Amino acid sequence: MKKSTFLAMLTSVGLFLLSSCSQQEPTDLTKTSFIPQPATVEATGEAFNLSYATTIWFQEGIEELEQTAQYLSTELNRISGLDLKVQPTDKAPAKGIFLSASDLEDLGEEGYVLNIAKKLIKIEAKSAAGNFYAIQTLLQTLPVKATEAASLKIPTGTVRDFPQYGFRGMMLDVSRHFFNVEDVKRVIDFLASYKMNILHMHLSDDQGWRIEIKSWPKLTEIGGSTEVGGGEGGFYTQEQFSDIVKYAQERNVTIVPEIDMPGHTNAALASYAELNCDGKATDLYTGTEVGFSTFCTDKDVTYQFIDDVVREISALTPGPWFHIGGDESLVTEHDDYVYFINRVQEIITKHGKKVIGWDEIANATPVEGATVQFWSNVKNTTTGVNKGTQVIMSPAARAYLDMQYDSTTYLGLHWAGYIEVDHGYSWNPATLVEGITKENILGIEAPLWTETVTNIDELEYMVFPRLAGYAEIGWTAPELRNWDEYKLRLAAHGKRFKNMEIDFYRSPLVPWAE
Ligand code: TNX
Repeated sequence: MKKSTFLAMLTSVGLFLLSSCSQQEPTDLTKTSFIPQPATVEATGEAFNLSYATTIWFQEGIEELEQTAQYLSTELNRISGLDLKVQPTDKAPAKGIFLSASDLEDLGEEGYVLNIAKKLIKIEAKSAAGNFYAIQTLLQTLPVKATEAASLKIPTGTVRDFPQYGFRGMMLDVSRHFFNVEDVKRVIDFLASYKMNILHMHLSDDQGWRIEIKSWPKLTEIGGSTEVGGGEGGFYTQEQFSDIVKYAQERNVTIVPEIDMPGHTNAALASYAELNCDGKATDLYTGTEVGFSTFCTDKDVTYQFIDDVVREISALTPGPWFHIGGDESLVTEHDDYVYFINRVQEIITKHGKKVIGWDEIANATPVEGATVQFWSNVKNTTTGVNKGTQVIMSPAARAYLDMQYDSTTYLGLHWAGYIEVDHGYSWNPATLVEGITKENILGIEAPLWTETVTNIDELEYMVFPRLAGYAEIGWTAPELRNWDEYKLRLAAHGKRFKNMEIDFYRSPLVPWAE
């Protein structure tokens, strides 16, 4: 081949590459794989150019918006290395990114309008939360990590959006295996990026007590010293726990603390002899059986103890809820159970919190404002509804993150069945159980029990990609959801998972774009 021919070929290949690059310039907002799918997306066919000159403006005088603007700046810096300025303003700017508060009645507390024009990206929402969700939508138009300038173009158009349910959560069991502050923060980041707003922390169980209680120090000294399998366990000091709460708050995530009782209490019973009916401390437990332990329901010290625990934890958690567990108390007599739950509910109310409990608590007398968390027993749950409670939908057979994907999954359990990604996605909380309708439902939560999950990589494998589906169930209207279309958007998120170094399950049902 002659050199000139070779050069000509190179040039044309180069030109071809250039033109195909510019063709790939993202100008159709409707082509973005959003999860959760927004209520409406309209495209206007141009691109906003994110550059070092872009300023992030927030409406002057709204402190929460300043925090949200700072969050956006940090995220854009992480993605692109751009260090964008954050500035207050009292009137809409002509260019840049503008966060603002306005009364969008029809979009509810958490809704937003995200308008992307060539020169200005404008966010309007009633609350800082709405602004935060608009930012999550905006961030999904960009790669997790930008490698080329072309990827800093954002397609123009308008997204109007709001959630179906106000409670969109995940539960993390830190008792069976302990997860440290850094792990929990990573989970909070996952939740925030999919517009979820609740992290329920299962802080005590037979195998471990995980939060420092200053008035009962042996809970963590003894009760926090091990975990399933006999590992070293661990616990959060109150300072560490407050740090988690603050990190969550900055990402619009409310921590719901759970102290499971009267069953699932061996770690406490091993720490303090007086909590046992026979006055003898039990041995620490590192197995995975459930249902063998109970607090002594007719001793006063039991309620003094609970009062102290609830007081200390309530002072650390600004959210409205306290979860009292109440599940699988198989060795507590029925009447004792009812008496106990009723008394504990009074303690929770006294400390200014609203009660949540697993569906069994419906058999007691739920207090005003109580919520039952449906996990397996329909009768308990409808009993709760008939007694005036709200419901959190966590059906084990659909929403348990510790259930195996299929019979080959190397972690997890399958007592409630296998949950492949499509099965976890394809259900509607408002129609799943006869007698429970949308008005009864506070929201949805996907629990991760950790009998078999020992570290953050294993956690990621069970949580991803299913978490994205639970986020969409909680956010997106059922008529906008169907598996065949969802799996394509999920496939596109595979690249995001990879870039975030999430150890996710590559379900064969999803056409992952590698
Ligand atoms: C049932 S769900 C439990 C937990 C276990 C879980 C394992 C619930 C309220 N109780 O104690 O960890 O199954 O999937």
